[in-house]
Amino acid sequence: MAAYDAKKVEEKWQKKWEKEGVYHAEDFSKKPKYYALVEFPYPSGEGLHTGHVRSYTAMDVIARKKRMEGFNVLYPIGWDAFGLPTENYAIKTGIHPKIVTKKNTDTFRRQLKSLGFSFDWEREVNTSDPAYYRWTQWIFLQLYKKGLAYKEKKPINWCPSCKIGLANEEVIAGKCERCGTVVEKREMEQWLLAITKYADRLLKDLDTVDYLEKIKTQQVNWIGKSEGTEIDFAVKDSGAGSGEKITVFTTRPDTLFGATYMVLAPEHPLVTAMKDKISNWKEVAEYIKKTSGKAEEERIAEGHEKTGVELKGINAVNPANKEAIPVFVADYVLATYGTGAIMAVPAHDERDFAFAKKFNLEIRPVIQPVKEGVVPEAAYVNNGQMINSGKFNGMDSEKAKSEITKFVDGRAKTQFHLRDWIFSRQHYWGEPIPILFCETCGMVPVPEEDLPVTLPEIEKYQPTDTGESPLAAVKEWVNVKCPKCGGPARRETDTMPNWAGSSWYFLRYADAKNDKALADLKKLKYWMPVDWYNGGMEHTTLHLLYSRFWNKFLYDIGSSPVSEAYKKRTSQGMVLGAGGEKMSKSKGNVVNPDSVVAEFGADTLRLYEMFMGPFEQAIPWDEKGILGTERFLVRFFRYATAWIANDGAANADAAGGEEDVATRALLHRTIKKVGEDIEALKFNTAISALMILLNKLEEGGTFSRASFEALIKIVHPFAPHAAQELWSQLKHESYLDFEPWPNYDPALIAEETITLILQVNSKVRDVVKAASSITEADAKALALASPKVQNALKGQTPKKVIYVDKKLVNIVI
Ligand code: ANZ
Ligand code: ZN
Repeated sequence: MAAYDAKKVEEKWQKKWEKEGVYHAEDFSKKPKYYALVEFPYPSGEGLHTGHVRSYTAMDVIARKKRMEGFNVLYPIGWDAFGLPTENYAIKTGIHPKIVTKKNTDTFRRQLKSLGFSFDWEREVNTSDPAYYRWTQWIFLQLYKKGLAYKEKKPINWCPSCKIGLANEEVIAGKCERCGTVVEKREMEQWLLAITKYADRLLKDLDTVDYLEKIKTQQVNWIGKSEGTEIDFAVKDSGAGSGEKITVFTTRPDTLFGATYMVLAPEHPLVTAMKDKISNWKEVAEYIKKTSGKAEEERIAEGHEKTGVELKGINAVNPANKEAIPVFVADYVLATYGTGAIMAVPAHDERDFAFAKKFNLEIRPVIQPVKEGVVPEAAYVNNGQMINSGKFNGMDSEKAKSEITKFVDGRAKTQFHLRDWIFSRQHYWGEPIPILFCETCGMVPVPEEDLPVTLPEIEKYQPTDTGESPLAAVKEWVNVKCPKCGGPARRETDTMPNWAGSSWYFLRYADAKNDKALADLKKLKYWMPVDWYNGGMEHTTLHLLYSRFWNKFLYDIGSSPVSEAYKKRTSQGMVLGAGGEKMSKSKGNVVNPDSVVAEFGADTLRLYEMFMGPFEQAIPWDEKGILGTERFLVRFFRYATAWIANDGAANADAAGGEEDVATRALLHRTIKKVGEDIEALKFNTAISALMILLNKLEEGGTFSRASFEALIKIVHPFAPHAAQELWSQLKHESYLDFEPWPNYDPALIAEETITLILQVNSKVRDVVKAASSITEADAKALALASPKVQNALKGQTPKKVIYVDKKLVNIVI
């Protein structure tokens, strides 16, 4: 009886898999294709973490099962290799990011291979490889040519510590996502991608994909479609009519009669345009200056103290009732949304309410059930019946929306919260943006045949204090000839954000070595779309949206065959440190997969991470848990090798072909459960079903060869090394991945038995087995017939018998 030597077994099979190219996905195979995708890692200096292992094991289980079901599976991996940590490391040590990246990817590759993931290593990609980023730059040029990449002076979010411009989504509660420093505003020329042109399609096409509901909701909310109305308010000053008007965007035109003041964003162009009419201009100008550095997130944060200044000397006319109302500048209104101006309805909008309270402005209810004449204590934000609204009184407020819009010549308008994507970074370690600036021709795209524009070798990676990229200092690289006129030109020195390479990598995997196109369209047609994409929840807003956008654009220009990149998207929960906190170096609670593999083996780590808890939940690391799964694997191996050695009664074939029926039935229920649970990402319950089956097998009984082989097959996706070793010990030459996934016998499933708990006055007295088809009356009769229950009843007649379907009978006396 061989003990289980994980190290030896795992190395043996990993070598064979690699040597024989077992997991190489074949283009154009006659088999149906299945494309399983995980988020490729950023090759950090820390190496692989337990979170990667959870995600990659899950998809490896899926990939292996799909192969067994006859699919030609593509399960690729690569490196999302551009990014700040590597650059920061280069700044500190002077080691070139390329060298750091090479070292880190070597470590990651070794670690991933040690875990037995069935990746097709021939398709490995690296976003920082010029052969790859050539195509990232090519995509940029196509966006540029279609007018979807443009340069604009923008107040951008600026992190004074990282010295980098941040996209809105990289600012969390007013702070830099990376370092936590409070973000400032800075005017800078920036490249933007017009993702807003795709907003409608990015929203609508969510109906065609199978994403977890919470992921869809994130996409919907980030796009933030809002249907409203634009309404014009005339401006009146102390002199004659000024002719100016303020246009607002509102989702509540029904509340127009309750608009008692207006607000312009401090950056609204009308404010400076009306400078001469504003009698307190000095005060206003000061306020504008004071608020200009604030991040948007901070300005609109709930509970943010409302500030503002009235524009003295002017009024606006409410077009519904012709009343003159005051106009303010206040930073709770953003210049970048809607029209940058609002009509304020304090009775029915919370922020307006807070502002009106502070500035003592009229709060006029126009929708019931707010009581007329009573000053409300909070804004009433729901629908109701119109009051204080002239001829609309008594009308339902929902209906009044369109009626009042018509009454004041309002225009229906759709707004999106989604902004264009700020696409330039002032850093070294990213894809150079392939644009030139010529003194005569202006902006000139680098000719496609000159791609890639490679990064020059430099000495200093430090960003400059002016905010310019370190590339700006490399004169030999910056100064070039204009390809159009031959005159002097200079290169764009900004690089792309680290989102760029990951926005299309799933396409590259279809044809990773192509040097004529980002990927061959025929190959893309075969492999795309991705059938199942799993990754972290932290990437289900931006990365998902950006990559869907790029794919849609590439679809429009004929470079991708599908308009949605991913058919299905799921996410795993985080693996936390043992104390339930996030794993981090500073807390000293990081578990290194290497040491777990060295001590327990890859199969145990795989099993443990699948068994640790429901896949979508965050779960703390538990040393006891890993010991438990190790014990399971050792026991499984011991049972199996004993069976193979024909050791005793375990082998039904040797015992005369008779198989223990109950064991057989349990096996078939387990086949069904494991198969269904894998598809539903319920790996933990699949493994517990395997554990229950093993318990039963260890109790004795006989098991035929066919049944035994089926067991090995359903263990295989989770513990591929151990399963393959046993398979070969059964004298099979084949790889389990290409053995058919076992079928279960429905007749055997039907015989399922359940366990009934029998209680008297809620105290457990007995536990009995019954057919799963048992009726309520039979279950109650069964309970009353139990000797243990009778003993507890002591002859008393029950007052009540409670039945919980297929679980429990409680007799109340
Ligand atoms: C009057 C009103 C009355 C509003 C009421 C709401 C409730 P969403 O759904 O996000 O599109 N708004 C418009 N532009 C704004 C800006 N640039 N900065 C800050 N707030 C702005 O929200 C639309 C509502 O947000 C608009 O409808 C406007 O306030 C405000 F009882 O207009 B409402
Ligand atoms: Zn030129």
